[in-house]
Amino acid sequence: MSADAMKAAARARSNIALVKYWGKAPGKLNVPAVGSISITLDALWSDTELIFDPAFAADEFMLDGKHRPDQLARISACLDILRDLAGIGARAAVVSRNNFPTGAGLASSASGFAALVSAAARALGLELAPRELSIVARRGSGSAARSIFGGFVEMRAGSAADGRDSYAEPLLAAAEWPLDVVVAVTATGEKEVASGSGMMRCAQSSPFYPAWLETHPADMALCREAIRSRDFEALAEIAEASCFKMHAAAMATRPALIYWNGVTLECIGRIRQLRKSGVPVFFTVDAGPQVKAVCAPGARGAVREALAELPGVVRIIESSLGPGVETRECNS
Ligand code: 2P0
Repeated sequence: MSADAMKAAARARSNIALVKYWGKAPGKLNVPAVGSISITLDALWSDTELIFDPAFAADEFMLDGKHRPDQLARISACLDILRDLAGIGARAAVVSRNNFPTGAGLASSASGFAALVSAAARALGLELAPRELSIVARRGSGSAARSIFGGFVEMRAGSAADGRDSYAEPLLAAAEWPLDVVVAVTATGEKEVASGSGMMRCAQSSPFYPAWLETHPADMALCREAIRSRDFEALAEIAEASCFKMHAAAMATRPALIYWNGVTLECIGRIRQLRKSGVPVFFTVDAGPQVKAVCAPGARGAVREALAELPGVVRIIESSLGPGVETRECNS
């Protein structure tokens, strides 16, 4: 390693959307077609260490101990934005680790790109405001813009041609409305259709995509209000409705995008039954078969037990709400 190498590390948490991001605006800036509202999870994180070194010939990326050249284009594109800002051309070696399954609908690209840009900005000595980091993280992955922040977070789609108003911002800190999340993992492989290409196909061929776009702003308003007033029942209603609507649009894509398996539906049924019987819990599902049950902290044990006993649930992951990205010096 050269004497003038620049190093830093970051930990960013995964997040799950309560009102979903699904669809992209035209252009190459990865601007979402719709806003979204998410919660950041404490227990699911990406740890990323990064070194810029003038002696490196090219960027390199290792994830969970394996070289991942397939991810390099998106990673280098994010690093290039920061290198330009810093006026530095050095290539980087990036080593990242997820403490949860990658590419399986648990938002590993969200935590991954949020950690990447935060570690890179720190290594380069750039003092970027969180909103600026959010804009750069968005270029890597739309949902990563949200993982810069903790607690309840809103992503604004924005309308500027340069994407400068397409960023996330915090709505409520984790401690202001503590909720827990119980994830029922129903399959551990990487998904067949990445969400980015899934949403593009959906926009091109799903007859329900225009309805998704048209009804989305009202969902955002309802969700914002439910969070502002800490109204669990209203949050449950709007989160489940947004999830069903996104998956309905996806399923009507040609060829169909079916991210669920049979166990996914079993979990959904069980969670709806629990809520009917008075347990404060609701579900959401992203572009993968895992089911995320969001509940009041006092209900966590009952929710875990109900989901763990369902045949086909291979693992339960539990989390409370977590903070935004954290960076540190890196000595390795
Ligand atoms: C979300 N998803 O709001 C939605 C719900 C998946 C389903 O954000 O193409 O990996 O990298 O911008 O961020 C996943 O999309 O997509 C996602 P890209 P990303 O959480």
